[in-house]
Amino acid sequence: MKIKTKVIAKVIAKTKEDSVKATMLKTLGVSAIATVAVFAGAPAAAEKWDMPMAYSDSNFHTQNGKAFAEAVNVATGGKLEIVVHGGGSLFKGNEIKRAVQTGQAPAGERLLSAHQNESAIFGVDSIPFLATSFEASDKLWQAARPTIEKTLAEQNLVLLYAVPWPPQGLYFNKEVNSTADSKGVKFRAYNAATARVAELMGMLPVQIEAAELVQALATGVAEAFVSSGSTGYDRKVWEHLSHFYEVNAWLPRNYVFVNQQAWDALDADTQNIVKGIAMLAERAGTTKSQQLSGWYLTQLAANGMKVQPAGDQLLGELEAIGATMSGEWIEAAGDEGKAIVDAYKAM
Ligand code: PCA
Repeated sequence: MKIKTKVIAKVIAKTKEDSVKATMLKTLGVSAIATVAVFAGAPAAAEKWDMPMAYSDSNFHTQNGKAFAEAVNVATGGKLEIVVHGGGSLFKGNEIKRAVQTGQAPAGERLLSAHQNESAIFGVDSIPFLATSFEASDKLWQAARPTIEKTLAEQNLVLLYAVPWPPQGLYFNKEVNSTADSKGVKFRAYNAATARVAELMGMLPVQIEAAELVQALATGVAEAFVSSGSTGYDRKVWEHLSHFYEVNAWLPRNYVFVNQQAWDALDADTQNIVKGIAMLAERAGTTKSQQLSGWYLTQLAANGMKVQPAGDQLLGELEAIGATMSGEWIEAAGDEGKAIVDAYKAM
């Protein structure tokens, strides 16, 4: 397996055929991303890219970003060195996209749906109940990717890869069986869609980055939120909250992107290596997300939280909210949005 992986990794770095790459990537496991690092190119003048990321160093997205950076560093023989800055330490989550657009940072990672206010297209992965499993999320991404890529290109950005968070559920500090129970609750939102869910549930949304989540819960600025088991685990929210309701409402993505001028400054070989490793990183990160998905929930429970599927009444109400929001999204995203949803549904 080792030899096979090495050979495949070498070919990936060279190939320009996306379909060939995709097939090869499917034959690789998660660990393969680091294996690419075996193929050092000739040493050359070094380019250094700082890559700000919003989520904590221990988070699987950040870990995956670091593996991506390491593989690029070694595969290019140090020609391109990418340095990851996790936890919003270089730029805060809501500053990262602008920083990369303007060239203050050459590359970065951000929650894609955080830009939904700029363009509805970016919110395609946060429509409640449109794509609720990893498999569905892969298909939706396949349908949406060309449009997202084009929209980013118009904003001076090159898309590298995107990885889904585990499915989203609801965190509360009390038992909640219906929207009547959640009325008036202060709710931490991470994008426009989560704020809208809160509104439709009669709650009071407030936008807060994951990096500031714990403080918001500790000070009572927020009493509930929607997220994956991953963020609940990373932020040890059992210290403040008691209930997690599995809803599997959607799987939002983080994406990694590059400033267009920084990208153009790379030679074609280096660009190909980066694109090849980015494809590996997308697959490896997605596999990791899926593998950890259930484990995170066991950790919430092990730390005292009541982890359970949302009850029928709550789920029914959430599904109605999802239907409302799907309609709103299609209206906002127009023909382009409708084409993505139609293509996804036909898969
Ligand atoms: N965690 C991120 C976004 C989605 C998720 O699962 C957060 O809560 O900020």
